[in-house]
Amino acid sequence: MKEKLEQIKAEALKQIQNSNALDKLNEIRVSYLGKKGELTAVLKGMKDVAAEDRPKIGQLVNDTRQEIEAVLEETKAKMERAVLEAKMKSEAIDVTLPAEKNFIGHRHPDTIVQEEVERIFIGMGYEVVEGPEVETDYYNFEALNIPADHPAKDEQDTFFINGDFLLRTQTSGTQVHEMEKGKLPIRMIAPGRVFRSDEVDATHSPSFHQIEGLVIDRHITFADLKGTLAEFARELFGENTKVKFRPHHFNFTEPSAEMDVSCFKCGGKGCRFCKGSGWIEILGCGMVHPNVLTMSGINPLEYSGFAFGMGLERVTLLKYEIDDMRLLYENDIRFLKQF
Ligand code: 2U9
Repeated sequence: MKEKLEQIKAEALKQIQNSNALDKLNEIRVSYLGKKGELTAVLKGMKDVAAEDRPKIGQLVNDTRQEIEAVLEETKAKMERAVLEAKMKSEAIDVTLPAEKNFIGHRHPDTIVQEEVERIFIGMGYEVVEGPEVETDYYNFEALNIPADHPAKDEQDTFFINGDFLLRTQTSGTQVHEMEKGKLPIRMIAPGRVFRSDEVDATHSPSFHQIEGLVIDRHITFADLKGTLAEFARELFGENTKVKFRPHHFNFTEPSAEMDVSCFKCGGKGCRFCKGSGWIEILGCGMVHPNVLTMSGINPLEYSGFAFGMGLERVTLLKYEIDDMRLLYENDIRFLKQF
């Protein structure tokens, strides 16, 4: 019996020594010490051993069991340590390597131009006011004297959300909200994102930005409009910039005009940039329509005002001589870094 136990032990230790994985160790444990294992079989055979020999043999079986268990434990601990060490080695961080640089990007040319326009108007005493991008039909159209059958309200141009709600096609609603507050005078600009159902090309995008402005006070005339916008143009495009106004039509202003600036590339002589005319169209403007004032609770006999609006991307493209609007939406850092 003793030899049998020695043989089992020797065989078990050999298998343990040759094992190279934790799973394998477990298999060995089961095959020797488990319920159907070899040592357990020896214990079960004790009934055939003479009664006086049983304690001795029992002791021998236990000693063998303990020895095998001890070697199993020790080998298991060694394997676990080796696995951990390999993991630590593979995940080691070399703290002497230079750190990755923080990437901080660049201000977008639209942002640069918007902030410049805001700076100019803040300098003239204007407030910068933001409004909601989702508006109701009333704030986007009706309050601006745009009737229900106007083509601009067509599905082709406006993204309707549901029922009364839509994505604003102009920032004018922001001024209407301000007029409704009933605090006069008003001197404000409303920059922000607007939406129109347009196909993307070099000069169009379904989402772009506008900067609109509104002044309402007693005795405001077209002369105030001209003086203010001429000063704005000089600050934005240089002190020699000239302006001219061409009659136009908007529902929300009467009279209405478009303002051109003298070409800042050729000084007005005519070049490729201004298509030979010497002038570049920059914004629309006019005296606020009396209907618009009345609808927002302002008496047009007591107050008058002027308003203007420009497309931010258009100004950015002109100012930086960029020939395709899509470049402004790609956000390629190599492009943005140039401004
Ligand atoms: C109120 C009253 C009047 C805002 C104005 C324009 C003229 C204009 C266009 C320029 C290019 C829109 O981005 S664009 O397509 N805008 O020409 N906008 S007057 O007039 C207002 C606004 C609010 C209460």
